[in-house]
Amino acid sequence: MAMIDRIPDTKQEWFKDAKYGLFIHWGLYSILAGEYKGKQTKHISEWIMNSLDIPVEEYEKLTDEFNPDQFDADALVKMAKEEWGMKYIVFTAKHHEGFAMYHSENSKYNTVDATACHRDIVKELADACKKYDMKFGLYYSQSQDWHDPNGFVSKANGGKETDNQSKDFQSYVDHKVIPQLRELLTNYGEICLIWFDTPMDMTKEQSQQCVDVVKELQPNCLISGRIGNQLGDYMTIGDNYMPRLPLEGDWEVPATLNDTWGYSKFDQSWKTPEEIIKILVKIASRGGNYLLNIGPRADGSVPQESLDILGEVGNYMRENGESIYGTRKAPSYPYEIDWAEFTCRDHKLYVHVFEPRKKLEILNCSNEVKDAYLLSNGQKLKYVCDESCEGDAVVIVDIPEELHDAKTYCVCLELKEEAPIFDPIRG
Ligand code: FHN
Repeated sequence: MAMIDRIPDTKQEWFKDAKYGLFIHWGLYSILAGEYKGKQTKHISEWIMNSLDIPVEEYEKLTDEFNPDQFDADALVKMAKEEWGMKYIVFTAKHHEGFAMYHSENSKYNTVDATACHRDIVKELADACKKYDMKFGLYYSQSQDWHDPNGFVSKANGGKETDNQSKDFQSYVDHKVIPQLRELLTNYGEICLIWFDTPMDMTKEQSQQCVDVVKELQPNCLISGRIGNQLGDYMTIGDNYMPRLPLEGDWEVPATLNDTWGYSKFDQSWKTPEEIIKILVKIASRGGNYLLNIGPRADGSVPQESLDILGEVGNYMRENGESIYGTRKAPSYPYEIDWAEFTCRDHKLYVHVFEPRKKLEILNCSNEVKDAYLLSNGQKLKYVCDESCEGDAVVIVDIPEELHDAKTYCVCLELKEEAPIFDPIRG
Protein backbone atom coordinates (compact mmCIF):
# COMPACT_ATOMS: atom_id res chain seq x y z
CA MET A 1 0.00 0.00 0.00
CA ALA A 2 1.29 3.47 -0.92
CA MET A 3 2.46 5.47 2.06
CA ILE A 4 1.96 9.19 2.32
CA ASP A 5 5.41 10.40 3.19
CA ARG A 6 4.87 14.13 3.13
CA ILE A 7 2.22 16.76 3.67
CA PRO A 8 2.19 19.10 0.66
CA ASP A 9 2.49 22.72 1.68
CA THR A 10 2.44 25.49 -0.94
CA LYS A 11 3.59 28.01 1.67
CA GLN A 12 1.44 30.46 -0.26
CA GLU A 13 -1.39 32.13 1.60
CA TRP A 14 -3.31 33.02 -1.57
CA PHE A 15 -3.72 29.33 -2.37
CA LYS A 16 -4.68 28.39 1.19
CA ASP A 17 -7.18 31.26 1.31
CA ALA A 18 -8.66 30.98 -2.19
CA LYS A 19 -11.08 28.06 -1.71
CA TYR A 20 -12.81 28.59 -5.04
CA GLY A 21 -11.36 28.75 -8.55
CA LEU A 22 -12.51 28.50 -12.14
CA PHE A 23 -11.26 25.77 -14.46
CA ILE A 24 -11.75 26.36 -18.19
CA HIS A 25 -11.54 23.45 -20.64
CA TRP A 26 -11.53 24.83 -24.16
CA GLY A 27 -9.88 23.47 -27.26
CA LEU A 28 -10.55 22.03 -30.72
CA TYR A 29 -12.68 19.34 -29.06
CA SER A 30 -15.19 22.08 -28.21
CA ILE A 31 -15.98 22.30 -31.93
CA LEU A 32 -17.04 18.65 -32.01
CA ALA A 33 -19.12 19.09 -28.85
CA GLY A 34 -19.22 15.33 -28.25
CA GLU A 35 -19.95 14.16 -31.80
CA TYR A 36 -17.80 13.23 -34.80
CA LYS A 37 -19.24 12.25 -38.18
CA GLY A 38 -22.60 11.47 -36.63
CA LYS A 39 -21.11 9.37 -33.84
CA GLN A 40 -21.57 10.46 -30.25
CA THR A 41 -18.74 9.84 -27.83
CA LYS A 42 -19.68 7.94 -24.68
CA HIS A 43 -16.84 9.54 -22.78
CA ILE A 44 -15.81 12.98 -21.57
CA SER A 45 -15.97 15.21 -24.63
CA GLU A 46 -12.40 16.55 -24.63
CA TRP A 47 -11.25 12.95 -25.14
CA ILE A 48 -13.19 12.55 -28.39
CA MET A 49 -10.08 12.38 -30.59
CA ASN A 50 -8.85 9.41 -28.59
CA SER A 51 -12.16 7.75 -27.78
CA LEU A 52 -13.40 7.76 -31.39
CA ASP A 53 -9.91 7.15 -32.77
CA ILE A 54 -9.89 10.22 -35.03
CA PRO A 55 -6.72 10.29 -37.15
CA VAL A 56 -4.37 13.21 -36.51
CA GLU A 57 -4.72 14.55 -40.08
CA GLU A 58 -8.51 14.53 -39.75
CA TYR A 59 -8.55 16.12 -36.32
CA GLU A 60 -6.16 18.85 -37.45
CA LYS A 61 -8.79 20.05 -39.93
CA LEU A 62 -10.81 21.37 -36.99
CA THR A 63 -8.43 24.32 -36.95
CA ASP A 64 -10.29 25.59 -40.06
CA GLU A 65 -13.44 25.87 -37.98
CA PHE A 66 -11.94 27.57 -34.95
CA ASN A 67 -13.70 30.92 -34.86
CA PRO A 68 -14.33 32.05 -31.27
CA ASP A 69 -16.23 35.20 -32.15
CA GLN A 70 -18.18 35.07 -28.86
CA PHE A 71 -15.14 34.68 -26.63
CA ASP A 72 -14.61 37.73 -24.46
CA ALA A 73 -11.82 37.11 -21.97
CA ASP A 74 -12.35 40.46 -20.29
CA ALA A 75 -16.05 39.82 -19.63
CA LEU A 76 -15.40 36.24 -18.50
CA VAL A 77 -12.70 37.14 -15.99
CA LYS A 78 -14.74 40.08 -14.69
CA MET A 79 -17.73 37.81 -14.19
CA ALA A 80 -15.65 35.09 -12.51
CA LYS A 81 -14.30 37.62 -10.09
CA GLU A 82 -17.21 39.92 -9.41
CA GLU A 83 -20.25 37.70 -9.87
CA TRP A 84 -19.07 34.16 -9.30
CA GLY A 85 -16.63 34.89 -6.48
CA MET A 86 -13.75 32.87 -7.89
CA LYS A 87 -10.23 33.65 -6.71
CA TYR A 88 -8.18 32.05 -9.48
CA ILE A 89 -8.53 30.77 -13.02
CA VAL A 90 -6.87 27.77 -14.64
CA PHE A 91 -7.04 27.55 -18.43
CA THR A 92 -6.14 24.65 -20.73
CA ALA A 93 -3.10 26.01 -22.59
CA LYS A 94 -2.63 22.56 -24.11
CA HIS A 95 -4.84 19.57 -23.42
CA HIS A 96 -4.19 15.97 -24.46
CA GLU A 97 -5.19 16.78 -28.06
CA GLY A 98 -1.84 18.60 -28.35
CA PHE A 99 -3.21 21.89 -29.70
CA ALA A 100 -1.75 25.05 -28.16
CA MET A 101 -4.33 27.68 -27.26
CA TYR A 102 -1.64 30.34 -27.56
CA HIS A 103 1.04 31.54 -29.94
CA SER A 104 3.65 28.83 -29.64
CA GLU A 105 6.94 29.21 -31.49
CA ASN A 106 7.58 25.58 -30.76
CA SER A 107 4.61 24.15 -32.63
CA LYS A 108 2.64 25.76 -35.42
CA TYR A 109 -0.34 23.71 -34.21
CA ASN A 110 -1.69 26.66 -32.27
CA THR A 111 -4.52 29.19 -32.29
CA VAL A 112 -2.46 31.95 -33.93
CA ASP A 113 -0.65 30.07 -36.70
CA ALA A 114 -3.11 27.30 -37.51
CA THR A 115 -6.45 29.12 -37.46
CA ALA A 116 -7.96 31.97 -39.42
CA CYS A 117 -8.72 33.98 -36.28
CA HIS A 118 -5.03 34.25 -35.28
CA ARG A 119 -5.97 34.82 -31.65
CA ASP A 120 -3.72 34.10 -28.69
CA ILE A 121 -6.28 32.96 -26.12
CA VAL A 122 -3.80 32.59 -23.26
CA LYS A 123 -2.70 36.19 -23.85
CA GLU A 124 -6.28 37.44 -23.85
CA LEU A 125 -6.95 35.70 -20.56
CA ALA A 126 -3.61 36.71 -19.04
CA ASP A 127 -4.31 40.37 -19.85
CA ALA A 128 -7.82 40.20 -18.41
CA CYS A 129 -6.58 38.48 -15.24
CA LYS A 130 -3.96 41.15 -14.80
CA LYS A 131 -6.57 43.87 -15.27
CA TYR A 132 -8.92 42.37 -12.68
CA ASP A 133 -6.20 41.24 -10.30
CA MET A 134 -7.15 37.60 -10.73
CA LYS A 135 -4.63 34.80 -10.18
CA PHE A 136 -3.98 33.04 -13.49
CA GLY A 137 -2.84 29.44 -13.89
CA LEU A 138 -2.37 27.21 -16.90
CA TYR A 139 -3.28 23.59 -17.51
CA TYR A 140 -0.59 21.76 -19.48
CA SER A 141 -0.85 18.12 -20.51
CA GLN A 142 2.77 17.11 -20.03
CA SER A 143 2.46 13.43 -20.68
CA GLN A 144 -0.40 12.77 -23.04
CA ASP A 145 -0.18 14.40 -26.44
CA TRP A 146 -2.17 12.73 -29.18
CA HIS A 147 -0.74 14.99 -31.87
CA ASP A 148 2.93 14.47 -31.20
CA PRO A 149 4.12 11.03 -32.38
CA ASN A 150 6.10 10.59 -29.17
CA GLY A 151 3.47 11.80 -26.70
CA PHE A 152 1.78 9.22 -24.49
CA VAL A 153 -1.73 8.02 -25.29
CA SER A 154 -4.01 6.48 -22.69
CA LYS A 155 -6.91 4.19 -23.42
CA ALA A 156 -8.64 5.31 -20.24
CA ASN A 157 -11.69 6.74 -22.00
CA GLY A 158 -12.32 4.15 -24.67
CA GLY A 159 -9.22 4.79 -26.78
CA LYS A 160 -7.30 2.06 -28.51
CA GLU A 161 -4.36 0.27 -26.97
CA THR A 162 -1.16 2.19 -27.75
CA ASP A 163 2.38 0.96 -27.35
CA ASN A 164 3.74 3.91 -25.40
CA GLN A 165 6.91 2.05 -24.50
CA SER A 166 8.17 2.05 -28.08
CA LYS A 167 7.94 5.84 -28.27
CA ASP A 168 10.74 8.27 -27.66
CA PHE A 169 8.89 10.01 -24.85
CA GLN A 170 12.04 11.78 -23.66
CA SER A 171 12.36 13.43 -27.04
CA TYR A 172 8.77 14.70 -26.77
CA VAL A 173 9.55 16.11 -23.31
CA ASP A 174 12.73 17.78 -24.54
CA HIS A 175 11.40 19.08 -27.83
CA LYS A 176 7.86 20.06 -26.97
CA VAL A 177 7.02 20.08 -23.27
CA ILE A 178 10.00 21.97 -21.92
CA PRO A 179 10.09 24.59 -24.72
CA GLN A 180 6.34 25.16 -24.44
CA LEU A 181 6.54 25.53 -20.68
CA ARG A 182 9.30 28.08 -21.25
CA GLU A 183 7.05 30.01 -23.60
CA LEU A 184 4.11 29.95 -21.24
CA LEU A 185 6.18 31.04 -18.27
CA THR A 186 8.03 33.75 -20.16
CA ASN A 187 5.45 35.45 -22.34
CA TYR A 188 2.32 35.79 -20.21
CA GLY A 189 3.32 37.53 -17.00
CA GLU A 190 2.84 35.96 -13.60
CA ILE A 191 1.47 32.44 -13.72
CA CYS A 192 0.18 31.30 -10.32
CA LEU A 193 0.30 27.58 -11.08
CA ILE A 194 0.85 25.02 -13.80
CA TRP A 195 -1.83 22.38 -13.71
CA PHE A 196 -0.08 19.25 -14.94
CA ASP A 197 -2.28 16.23 -15.55
CA THR A 198 -2.28 12.45 -16.17
CA PRO A 199 1.43 11.77 -15.57
CA MET A 200 1.09 8.15 -16.72
CA ASP A 201 4.56 6.57 -16.98
CA MET A 202 6.64 9.70 -16.58
CA THR A 203 9.80 8.96 -14.67
CA LYS A 204 10.73 10.94 -11.60
CA GLU A 205 13.50 12.59 -13.63
CA GLN A 206 11.03 13.68 -16.31
CA SER A 207 8.60 15.10 -13.76
CA GLN A 208 11.54 16.84 -12.11
CA GLN A 209 12.59 18.30 -15.45
CA CYS A 210 9.18 19.99 -15.71
CA VAL A 211 9.33 21.20 -12.12
CA ASP A 212 12.81 22.62 -12.66
CA VAL A 213 11.88 24.68 -15.70
CA VAL A 214 8.80 26.08 -13.95
CA LYS A 215 10.71 27.04 -10.81
CA GLU A 216 13.65 28.42 -12.79
CA LEU A 217 11.40 30.83 -14.66
CA GLN A 218 8.84 31.60 -11.95
CA PRO A 219 9.88 30.35 -8.51
CA ASN A 220 6.48 31.16 -7.01
CA CYS A 221 4.52 29.26 -9.63
CA LEU A 222 2.86 26.26 -8.00
CA ILE A 223 2.88 22.75 -9.45
CA SER A 224 -0.25 20.61 -9.34
CA GLY A 225 -0.15 17.17 -7.76
CA ARG A 226 -0.56 15.54 -11.15
CA ILE A 227 2.99 16.29 -12.17
CA GLY A 228 3.39 12.79 -10.74
CA ASN A 229 6.09 11.18 -8.64
CA GLN A 230 4.99 13.13 -5.57
CA LEU A 231 6.62 16.30 -6.86
CA GLY A 232 3.61 18.63 -6.74
CA ASP A 233 3.32 21.56 -4.37
CA TYR A 234 -0.20 20.52 -3.46
CA MET A 235 -2.41 17.46 -3.78
CA THR A 236 -4.81 17.15 -6.66
CA ILE A 237 -7.72 15.00 -5.55
CA GLY A 238 -9.45 12.66 -8.05
CA ASP A 239 -11.87 14.41 -10.40
CA ASN A 240 -15.13 15.13 -8.57
CA TYR A 241 -13.93 13.23 -5.50
CA MET A 242 -13.71 14.58 -2.00
CA PRO A 243 -11.79 13.45 1.05
CA ARG A 244 -14.28 12.07 3.55
CA LEU A 245 -12.52 13.73 6.48
CA PRO A 246 -10.56 16.94 6.98
CA LEU A 247 -7.25 16.49 5.19
CA GLU A 248 -3.83 17.81 6.18
CA GLY A 249 -1.85 19.92 3.75
CA ASP A 250 -2.82 21.91 0.67
CA TRP A 251 -5.15 20.30 -1.81
CA GLU A 252 -7.71 20.95 -4.50
CA VAL A 253 -10.67 19.15 -6.00
CA PRO A 254 -11.06 19.56 -9.77
CA ALA A 255 -14.73 19.22 -10.60
CA THR A 256 -17.39 19.53 -13.25
CA LEU A 257 -20.81 21.19 -13.31
CA ASN A 258 -22.17 18.35 -15.44
CA ASP A 259 -20.31 15.15 -16.37
CA THR A 260 -17.77 16.41 -18.88
CA TRP A 261 -15.00 19.04 -18.99
CA GLY A 262 -15.01 20.15 -22.60
CA TYR A 263 -18.32 21.34 -24.06
CA SER A 264 -20.77 18.60 -25.03
CA LYS A 265 -24.12 19.30 -26.59
CA PHE A 266 -25.39 16.02 -25.13
CA ASP A 267 -24.49 16.40 -21.48
CA GLN A 268 -27.36 17.92 -19.55
CA SER A 269 -26.53 16.34 -16.16
CA TRP A 270 -26.17 19.67 -14.47
CA LYS A 271 -25.77 19.80 -10.72
CA THR A 272 -28.00 22.27 -8.95
CA PRO A 273 -26.59 25.44 -7.39
CA GLU A 274 -27.47 23.99 -3.95
CA GLU A 275 -25.45 20.87 -4.69
CA ILE A 276 -22.49 22.95 -5.80
CA ILE A 277 -22.69 25.14 -2.68
CA LYS A 278 -22.79 22.05 -0.48
CA ILE A 279 -19.74 20.60 -2.20
CA LEU A 280 -17.90 23.91 -1.91
CA VAL A 281 -18.71 24.14 1.79
CA LYS A 282 -17.64 20.54 2.39
CA ILE A 283 -14.34 21.12 0.63
CA ALA A 284 -13.67 24.31 2.59
CA SER A 285 -14.66 22.52 5.78
CA ARG A 286 -12.13 19.76 5.09
CA GLY A 287 -9.39 22.24 4.20
CA GLY A 288 -9.25 22.29 0.39
CA ASN A 289 -9.95 24.35 -2.71
CA TYR A 290 -12.69 23.74 -5.27
CA LEU A 291 -11.63 24.19 -8.90
CA LEU A 292 -14.91 24.22 -10.75
CA ASN A 293 -15.03 23.83 -14.50
CA ILE A 294 -16.77 25.47 -17.42
CA GLY A 295 -16.54 24.16 -20.99
CA PRO A 296 -17.17 27.02 -23.41
CA ARG A 297 -18.73 26.24 -26.79
CA ALA A 298 -16.60 26.44 -29.93
CA ASP A 299 -17.51 30.10 -30.40
CA GLY A 300 -16.31 30.89 -26.87
CA SER A 301 -19.73 31.44 -25.31
CA VAL A 302 -20.45 29.77 -21.98
CA PRO A 303 -23.53 27.51 -21.77
CA GLN A 304 -26.45 29.26 -20.10
CA GLU A 305 -26.78 26.45 -17.53
CA SER A 306 -23.23 27.10 -16.34
CA LEU A 307 -23.88 30.83 -16.13
CA ASP A 308 -27.04 30.26 -14.12
CA ILE A 309 -25.50 27.81 -11.65
CA LEU A 310 -22.36 29.86 -11.09
CA GLY A 311 -24.43 33.01 -10.68
CA GLU A 312 -26.47 31.39 -7.89
CA VAL A 313 -23.37 30.07 -6.17
CA GLY A 314 -21.89 33.55 -6.53
CA ASN A 315 -24.89 35.00 -4.68
CA TYR A 316 -24.23 32.65 -1.77
CA MET A 317 -20.57 33.60 -1.79
CA ARG A 318 -21.35 37.31 -1.85
CA GLU A 319 -23.53 36.98 1.26
CA ASN A 320 -21.54 34.33 3.08
CA GLY A 321 -18.01 34.61 1.73
CA GLU A 322 -16.62 35.26 5.20
CA SER A 323 -17.49 31.67 6.08
CA ILE A 324 -15.47 30.22 3.17
CA TYR A 325 -12.60 32.41 1.94
CA GLY A 326 -9.54 32.36 4.14
CA THR A 327 -10.87 29.61 6.38
CA ARG A 328 -8.87 26.54 7.37
CA LYS A 329 -10.13 23.02 7.92
CA ALA A 330 -12.66 22.62 10.70
CA PRO A 331 -12.46 19.92 13.38
CA SER A 332 -14.27 16.78 12.36
CA TYR A 333 -17.85 16.72 13.64
CA PRO A 334 -18.52 13.28 15.16
CA TYR A 335 -22.00 12.71 13.73
CA GLU A 336 -23.19 12.10 10.19
CA ILE A 337 -25.75 14.83 9.53
CA ASP A 338 -27.21 15.77 6.15
CA TRP A 339 -28.70 19.09 7.09
CA ALA A 340 -25.54 21.03 7.83
CA GLU A 341 -21.82 21.43 7.25
CA PHE A 342 -19.43 23.45 9.40
CA THR A 343 -16.67 25.88 8.54
CA CYS A 344 -14.78 28.01 11.02
CA ARG A 345 -12.28 30.74 11.71
CA ASP A 346 -10.98 32.19 14.97
CA HIS A 347 -13.82 32.44 17.49
CA LYS A 348 -16.47 31.70 14.86
CA LEU A 349 -18.33 28.57 13.87
CA TYR A 350 -20.36 28.78 10.66
CA VAL A 351 -23.29 26.44 10.32
CA HIS A 352 -24.26 26.06 6.67
CA VAL A 353 -27.82 24.78 6.65
CA PHE A 354 -29.03 22.71 3.69
CA GLU A 355 -32.47 21.54 4.77
CA PRO A 356 -35.50 23.35 6.18
CA ARG A 357 -35.26 23.39 10.01
CA LYS A 358 -37.08 25.03 12.86
CA LYS A 359 -34.13 24.57 15.19
CA LEU A 360 -30.46 23.79 14.75
CA GLU A 361 -29.41 21.26 17.35
CA ILE A 362 -25.67 20.86 17.36
CA LEU A 363 -25.13 17.90 19.60
CA ASN A 364 -21.71 17.43 21.23
CA CYS A 365 -20.73 21.04 20.63
CA SER A 366 -19.47 22.25 23.99
CA ASN A 367 -18.42 25.78 23.08
CA GLU A 368 -19.64 28.77 24.98
CA VAL A 369 -21.59 30.68 22.35
CA LYS A 370 -21.53 34.47 22.71
CA ASP A 371 -23.76 35.41 19.81
CA ALA A 372 -25.71 33.85 16.94
CA TYR A 373 -26.90 35.52 13.75
CA LEU A 374 -27.66 34.98 10.10
CA LEU A 375 -24.45 35.66 8.27
CA SER A 376 -26.15 37.20 5.25
CA ASN A 377 -27.77 40.10 7.11
CA GLY A 378 -26.70 39.95 10.75
CA GLN A 379 -30.23 39.10 12.01
CA LYS A 380 -29.85 37.95 15.61
CA LEU A 381 -31.00 34.44 16.50
CA LYS A 382 -32.07 33.02 19.88
CA TYR A 383 -29.81 30.27 21.12
CA VAL A 384 -28.99 28.24 24.19
CA CYS A 385 -25.95 26.24 25.24
CA ASP A 386 -27.50 23.29 26.97
CA GLU A 387 -27.03 19.68 28.01
CA SER A 388 -29.03 16.81 26.62
CA CYS A 389 -30.85 14.31 28.90
CA GLU A 390 -27.91 11.98 28.22
CA GLY A 391 -25.48 14.57 29.54
CA ASP A 392 -24.01 15.68 26.22
CA ALA A 393 -23.40 19.30 25.41
CA VAL A 394 -25.75 20.73 22.81
CA VAL A 395 -26.10 24.16 21.21
CA ILE A 396 -29.64 24.91 20.10
CA VAL A 397 -30.39 27.81 17.75
CA ASP A 398 -33.96 28.88 17.00
CA ILE A 399 -34.68 29.59 13.37
CA PRO A 400 -37.24 32.39 12.92
CA GLU A 401 -40.55 31.37 11.39
CA GLU A 402 -40.00 33.15 8.10
CA LEU A 403 -36.97 30.90 7.54
CA HIS A 404 -38.57 27.56 8.45
CA ASP A 405 -38.83 26.57 4.80
CA ALA A 406 -35.52 28.07 3.77
CA LYS A 407 -32.53 26.00 2.76
CA THR A 408 -28.99 26.96 1.91
CA TYR A 409 -28.20 29.69 4.38
CA CYS A 410 -25.48 30.24 6.93
CA VAL A 411 -25.66 30.87 10.67
CA CYS A 412 -22.65 32.34 12.44
CA LEU A 413 -22.00 31.37 16.06
CA GLU A 414 -19.51 33.55 17.85
CA LEU A 415 -17.52 31.48 20.31
CA LYS A 416 -15.73 32.30 23.50
CA GLU A 417 -13.12 29.75 22.57
CA GLU A 418 -10.87 30.11 19.55
CA ALA A 419 -11.99 26.92 17.80
CA PRO A 420 -15.14 24.79 17.71
CA ILE A 421 -15.16 22.08 20.35
CA PHE A 422 -16.86 18.93 19.13
CA ASP A 423 -16.86 16.34 21.90
CA PRO A 424 -16.30 12.71 20.98
CA ILE A 425 -19.27 10.38 21.13
CA ARG A 426 -19.38 8.85 24.60
CA GLY A 427 -22.53 6.77 24.59
O1 FHN B 1 -7.95 13.46 -18.83
C1 FHN B 1 -8.17 14.64 -18.12
C2 FHN B 1 -9.55 15.19 -18.34
O2 FHN B 1 -9.77 15.42 -19.68
C3 FHN B 1 -9.68 16.50 -17.56
O3 FHN B 1 -8.76 17.44 -18.03
C4 FHN B 1 -9.44 16.21 -16.09
C5 FHN B 1 -9.51 17.43 -15.19
O4 FHN B 1 -9.11 17.06 -13.91
N1 FHN B 1 -8.11 15.62 -15.91
C6 FHN B 1 -7.89 14.39 -16.65
C7 FHN B 1 -8.58 13.23 -16.05
O5 FHN B 1 -8.38 13.16 -14.68
